[in-house]
Amino acid sequence: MASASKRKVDYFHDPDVGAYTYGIGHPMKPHRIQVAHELITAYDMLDKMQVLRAKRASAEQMTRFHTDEYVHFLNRVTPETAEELTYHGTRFLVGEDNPAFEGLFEFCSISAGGSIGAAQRIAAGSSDIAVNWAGGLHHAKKREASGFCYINDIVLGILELLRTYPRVLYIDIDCHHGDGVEEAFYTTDRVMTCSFHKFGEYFPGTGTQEDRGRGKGKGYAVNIPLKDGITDESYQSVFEPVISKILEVYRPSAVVLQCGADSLSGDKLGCFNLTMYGHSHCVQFLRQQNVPLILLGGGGYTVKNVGRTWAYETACALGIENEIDTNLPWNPYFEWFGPRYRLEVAGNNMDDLNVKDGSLDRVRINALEQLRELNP
Ligand code: ZLM
Ligand code: CA
Ligand code: ZN
Repeated sequence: MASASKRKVDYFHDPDVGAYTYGIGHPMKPHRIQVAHELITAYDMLDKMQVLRAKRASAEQMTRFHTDEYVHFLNRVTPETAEELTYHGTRFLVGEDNPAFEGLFEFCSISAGGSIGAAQRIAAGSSDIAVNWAGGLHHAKKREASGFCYINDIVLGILELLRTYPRVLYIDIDCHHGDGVEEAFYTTDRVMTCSFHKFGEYFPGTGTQEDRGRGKGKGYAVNIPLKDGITDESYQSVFEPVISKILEVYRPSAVVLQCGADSLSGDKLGCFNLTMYGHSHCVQFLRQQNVPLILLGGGGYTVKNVGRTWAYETACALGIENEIDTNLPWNPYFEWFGPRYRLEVAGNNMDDLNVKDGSLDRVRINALEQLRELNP
């Protein structure tokens, strides 16, 4: 298939998802998914793809990865009972990162339902690219919430793909390390995980290049630790060769791309300097590979830029990005997008610490070395 040719795209969206809130002042805002959706709508993309409202994931589906006790807890907890509800004397939800907000379990069901649904549609051959911007919550662990994530929709989606496919590649361009997904598949060669992330005095603190998997999974976890200020050019100079090499040696049957938007320039929690184009290039690059693809959300804390980027990446999935007018069309949030009212996320003049000390070259060489050792 030529790169310009069309793909069947499934777009999972639940009209309720934007109404959930983690609480006043919390950086994670589900509303950004609704903002992206309004731009996608305003750009007339809905009639170019299959728009699906996923079946919400059941507690039982969640226990394919999480423990019964943990899922049961999430299903019962309310803002009022969070303090008392314990499991073996330890609280599941600790601290401000993971509050017990109103509708928490429903929110998790929507996020996970979309990623499981995306995996089912891909595995059935019903679509070429499936999109779930409510997914991508990569920090959630088997029995623990972490970093704004409660249920790991990504792991659940990959487990669904593994029912059909022998090998799945997971790529994570969120500014944070994709630790929950890496941990879930750390000892298997049926899933290769590859996370690009800020490393060094940054949450969650894992993801060095020495962490490569264990047992049968040895070599199948790839980590690309980065420093502040990485630009489009620098990012591409490591993303393309590493992902190309993975595709060559691993030959995945499907790819799951976590498109965390906190790697964009100007993100409230991130520290990279990617423009919308640099971020979206990762989507374009994978679309060109003609491998079944799932696009998920993730982080992203400067709401307008998240909306812009995920809308543009939806256009990339459709292959219509060159027809997009970068002057924003009218939409319910139009006023927010001033003063320029454009579909853009510009870079800034911060230093790229990855090139200053040559660490980017070392990281690339190291990763390629790891991949060369994989095939005997
Ligand atoms: N404190 N409110 C990325 C997940 C990042 C752990 C330091 C909490 C925040 C942050 C929460 C107002 C993904 C840590 C932070 C303050 C212990 C993190 C609530 C501000 C606020 O103002 C805040 C009620 C909150 C949380 C900042 N937390 C910034 N960074 C990280 C988690 C998730 O993007 O990768 C995928 C969705 N947590 O650094 C602390 C160590 C808790
Ligand atoms: Ca990452
Ligand atoms: Zn993040």
